[in-house]
Parts: sequence; structure tokens; C-alpha cells
Amino acid sequence: MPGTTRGFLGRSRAERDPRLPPGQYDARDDWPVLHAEATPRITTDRWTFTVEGLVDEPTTWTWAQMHALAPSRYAGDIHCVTTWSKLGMTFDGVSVDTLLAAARPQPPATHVVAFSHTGYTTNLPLADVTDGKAWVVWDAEGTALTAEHGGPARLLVPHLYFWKSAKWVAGLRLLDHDDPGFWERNGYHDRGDPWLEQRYRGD
Ligand SMILES: Nc1nc2c(c(=O)[nH]1)N[C@H]1C(S)=C(S)[C@@H](COP(=O)(O)O)O[C@H]1N2
Ligand SMILES: [Mo]
Repeated sequence: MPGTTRGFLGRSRAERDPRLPPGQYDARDDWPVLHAEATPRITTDRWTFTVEGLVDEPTTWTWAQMHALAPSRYAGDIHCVTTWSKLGMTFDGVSVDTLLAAARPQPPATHVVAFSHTGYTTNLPLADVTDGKAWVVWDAEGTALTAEHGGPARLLVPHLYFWKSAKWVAGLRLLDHDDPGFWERNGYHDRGDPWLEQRYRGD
């Protein structure tokens, strides 16, 4: 039916999902696995998360202590610098705000470095992990994060490219200066806003 064909073509031209930042595509059912190091097998009885550096109360939580904190969910999209996005994901864990409220950042703190149990690091302005913008998460789509996706727990900073979401996260260090992490030292953008296409240094 010619009418149907015209309608279909007309729709597909207009149909780019407005949730997709420039240069991104919807990976739909695929969730690629990307990381630089070998996948570590970290059991929850050995997992800890620490907030340290320029804070009044350096604090370490065990798995059980972290699960006793107020739960927080992110429902929304994630965007990888290699151009895939996933729309309408849900992640469960705790808000970084809850962790910082306990550790109490000191006024000179302007940046954080997230560090992983593997040695991976990534840097962020403090403002990018506060006010409901970042989580430590252990469930994705209602089930436990697999080791490949950062389980038992990863950082989630969904408004920035996904390399900021450190897998196997071990903690946050608060600093009074910016300290580029692993990918940032290897040519990625310092901040990584997908809506500004801040993919590589100089973008
Ligand atoms: N520890 C660690 N975390 C990491 C990385 C890494 O190399 N090591 N890569 C980052 C990058 S570049 C991306 S795109 C995402 C990939 O997460 P996924 O494998 O769950 O899709 O993890 C991020 N977190
Ligand atoms: Mo990435």
C-alpha cells in the first residue's frame, strides 16, 4: 500500500529519539561491556566503599552497612563515548549525596577522584556528583550487577559519558584541585558531557 509506505518513511525520518544526544545510537537490547583491566571477582563480604581526602569524617562502609542506608533509584538513560546509549534503564543503590552527608566535605574540596578496587580512576567536579546526580549502584534492571558490568557495585554518573561510571568502585577521594583519571590522561575529555559531545581532549 503506497500510503502505508509513505507514512512509514515519513515517520522514520522524523523518529530520532529526543533522548539521544548528538552522535549516539540506541543499543536497545544490547549492553556492551567495556573496560581496560581484567574483570575482578570481588565478593560482597570483602567489598568496601570509602570516602576520604578533604572530609571531616573519612568513612568506610561494608556491603551490609551500605545496604542499611536510604535506597535511591536512577531511572533514565546512559551514554557511552563509543556512541551507544541505552534509554530507560533503572539502577538501584544509594545516592552519593547520602555518602557525602556522612563524610562531610570540607569547604576547599572542589573535585573528586573515583577509584576502583582494580586501580581504575576517573575525576569529576564535586558539583557533578552532588544534588541527585550520582549513585553507587548494585542492581541494574532489577537484578544484581554482573561482574562484567562492575558488580558487586559501580559508580553511576548518568549525565556524563559512561567512562565516569567507575566499575568495581571502591571509593571517592575529595580534592581541592582536578586530578585527571585513567581515560582522561589517555586523551578523553576532562568532563565528558554527552549533550556537548565532549568526547576527547579539545572537544
Ligand atoms: N573500573 C573500570 N570502570 C570503567 C571502565 C574501566 O575501564 N574500568 N571503563 C569505563 C567505560 S569507558 C565505559 S563505556 C563503561 C562501560 O560499562 P559497561 O561495561 O557496564 O557497559 O565503564 C566505565 N567504567
Ligand atoms: Mo567508554
